[in-house]
Amino acid sequence: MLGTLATAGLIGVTLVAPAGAAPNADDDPPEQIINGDFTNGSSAPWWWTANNPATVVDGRLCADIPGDTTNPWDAIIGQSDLPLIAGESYTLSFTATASVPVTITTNLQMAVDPYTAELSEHDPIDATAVPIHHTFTAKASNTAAQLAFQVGGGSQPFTLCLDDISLRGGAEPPVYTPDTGSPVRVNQVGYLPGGPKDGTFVTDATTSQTWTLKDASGTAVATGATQPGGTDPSSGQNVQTFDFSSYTTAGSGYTLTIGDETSEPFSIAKDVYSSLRTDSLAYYYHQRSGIAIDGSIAGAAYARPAGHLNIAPNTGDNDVPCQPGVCDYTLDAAGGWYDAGDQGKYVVNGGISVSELMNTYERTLTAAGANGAALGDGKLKVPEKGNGVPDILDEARWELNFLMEMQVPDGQSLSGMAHHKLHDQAWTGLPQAPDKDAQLRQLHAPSTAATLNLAAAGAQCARLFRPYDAAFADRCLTVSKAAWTAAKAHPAVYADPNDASGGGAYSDGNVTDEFYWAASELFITTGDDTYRQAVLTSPLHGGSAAVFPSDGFSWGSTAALGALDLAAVPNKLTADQLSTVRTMVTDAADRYAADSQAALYGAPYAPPGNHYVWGSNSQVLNNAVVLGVANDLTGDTKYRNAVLHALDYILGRNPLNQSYVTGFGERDSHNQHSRIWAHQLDADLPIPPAGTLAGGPDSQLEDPTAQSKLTGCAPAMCYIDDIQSYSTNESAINWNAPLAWVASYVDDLGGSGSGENAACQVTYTAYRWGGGFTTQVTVKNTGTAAVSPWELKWSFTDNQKITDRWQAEITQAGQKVSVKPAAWNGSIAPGASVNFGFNGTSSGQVNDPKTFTMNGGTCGVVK
Ligand code: 9MR
Ligand code: 9MR
Repeated sequence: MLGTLATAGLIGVTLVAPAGAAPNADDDPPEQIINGDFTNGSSAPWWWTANNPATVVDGRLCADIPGDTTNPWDAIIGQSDLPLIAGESYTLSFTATASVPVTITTNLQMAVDPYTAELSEHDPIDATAVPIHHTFTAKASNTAAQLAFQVGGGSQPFTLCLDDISLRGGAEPPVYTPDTGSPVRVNQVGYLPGGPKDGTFVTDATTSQTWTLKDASGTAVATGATQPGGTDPSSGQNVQTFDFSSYTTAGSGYTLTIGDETSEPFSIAKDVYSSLRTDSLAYYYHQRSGIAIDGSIAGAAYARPAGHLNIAPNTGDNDVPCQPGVCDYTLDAAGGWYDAGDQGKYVVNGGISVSELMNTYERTLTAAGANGAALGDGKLKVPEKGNGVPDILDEARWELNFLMEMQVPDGQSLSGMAHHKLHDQAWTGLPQAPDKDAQLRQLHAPSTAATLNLAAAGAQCARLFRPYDAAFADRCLTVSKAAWTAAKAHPAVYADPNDASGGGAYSDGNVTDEFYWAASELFITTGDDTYRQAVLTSPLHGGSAAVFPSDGFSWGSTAALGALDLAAVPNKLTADQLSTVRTMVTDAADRYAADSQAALYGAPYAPPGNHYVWGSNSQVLNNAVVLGVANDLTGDTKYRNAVLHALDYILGRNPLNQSYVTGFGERDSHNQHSRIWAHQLDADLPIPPAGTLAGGPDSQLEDPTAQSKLTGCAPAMCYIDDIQSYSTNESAINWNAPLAWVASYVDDLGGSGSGENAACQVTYTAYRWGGGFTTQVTVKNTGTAAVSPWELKWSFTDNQKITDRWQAEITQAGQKVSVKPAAWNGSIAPGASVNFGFNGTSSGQVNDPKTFTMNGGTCGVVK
């Protein structure tokens, strides 16, 4: 049905069946209902009242209607946004069954007061589905009428099922054409003063045009020529590109004009991405389950009671049973983050999400110029401020605890494995406040993929939490090792791809990549040879294309997470082994940088066959993460530029002129599919909080709204900012994570967040094990003049003894250490950094040195 409708919509025919003739299918008047036959298992965009949640059962939409309501309208199933044209005739058809004979009211009416009805019929229904037809002529035109099956007011509860719902008549539903605004496309947030500044111009012109950059007062400040680019394959648009990188003066309210067309305004500033860094991370607090969201932290509109804590009508998550036949214990799996617009909690997907958050933090320990202070205690929207732990780790811990709770307990047959997921038994409708969700929550069977997500995240947890909470770090490592052992014992237990009612499937039939990731993290943390061998003997090791696919790593393709950390985080790989891994990363980054350079909108994303996948924005951003790590490893600005171009694409330089991040840019996504922030369905509810990323174009059209509105779309334009389009416009924890990583990286490039006043800033990162440690130190010149030569000094407070060293002359006398440059790094330019490192031995509990001086002056320390 949807296919026929969409085709008719595209060719724009308007047909009315001749009176008295039996219309053949092609002559049927246009269909106005979306998803009236429920064939693909989805109930969207149908809605219902909270007392009668509906689900698709065997291709029909069914709901249990309570017996305790008064009025017909106390229980409704409906569809909104139906266009009616005055004077046109319409036929409404449907079948319905009821487990108890009842009479239901069917209204086609205004959706708002005074709810004037064009059609109001009362039909008796019973257990037999009989087609019902009603014909009427619309008295008034309405662009958004409502079909409402009013089924309340009965004295007995009953089960209602609806199917084959059709409203035929009127005009072809208008072909959806996106409002793409100005053809001059820029990053609507802005650009770093020292970064590349590029944009795209949609035009029929094939010859170069003149662009003019204007400041906020409208004064031209720079001008240049566009570069004709031809047809952009992702949009089918003829485009030109322009480059105003040479203009570096900070300011806000800039616009770029070409002929009569002017871009959205944007800024040029060092701190242009500072709030993106904090807001993209705040998303996780908003997604927390099992804790009341505090309006004084999240913003008053976002305050809500704790969800899923076994307080009625919630049934979970403090003692969650398994699906029948899966287990006979319950688990306390409260806490964690809701996955997305749904309120499921999935170990596959939780793992990659929390790891990318931990990577955002860990980068500040290992990359020169990365600013840990911006993620530190007191800096983010978390309730754990002031506990001495970096806020980003506090947020990660909320999810890590949940992941560990999903482990099968000792004494059970699959002990050590992780349950794949936990979620509602059936899909709830939208909106749905978490604390009001009455669905049964259930654990689904363990899977190898989930177990390895737990092993990987747990190992990373162990090393990052070690300085802050050794007991928690120990617990993470114990859980991680047990998970690894269990995965080795059960290496091919896959989640059912069809297990998708009430929650997503997240099934993955190939876990070679999860093994590689988990082995990498365990090796970095422990240095144990078992894990080294698992890394080195993996069929993925050494190759770049399988680990870093052109369309990006993802929840189902996680080897990249292992390779990136092996390449960036100090570990015990030999120099040759390390060089192999770093080449895997830089080869991938070379490919992504080339894709970005070739793309007329600049995104480092070239999916095979131009198939933009579900969540494509996160694929663009995951590729940007790889590019950022490559830039950290090599300093090559081509990688940095490609990261910034990826962000330009996300923030407005794209075929739809859409900023995909709520609260950022003039034309931002703000109707993402969410049961909590369902403002589009209920004006009393908020829009998503600032910093929420939309999934983005999905050229497969995987939901009814996308199918009805977007059929025929060019790949990068298969997106609609509609709450019902969950395949193009949801938010998700694994999608905001690379946004946070990239935002943090680009904010560091701007250098805005460095909160230190000293002329030098030291990042001291020690990884310790039994009798030793390895340490990486970065010294940054935060002053305005070069420092040459330099000497850095500190005193150990414990028994550390340096045994070998690299990239500097390091001498130790007792507890005193002096570091002088190697031959090549004797001068540190303003803003530049030098790195060096050393290994050593120690015994018992040791602490990092806290005070560092350079040439006699005390440096700031990045914690
Ligand atoms: O809301 C769900 C969304 O979070 C998921 O991404 C999507 C795919 O798993 O499924 C959801 O959408 C459901 C919708 O809300 C209600 N009808 C059934 C849909 C799943 O087919
Ligand atoms: O991100 C997932 C995407 O790769 C899949 O194609 C899609 C359908 O299975 O599911 C996506 O994940 C959704 C999950 O199943 C349920 N919660 C919301 C997730 C984002 O839409």
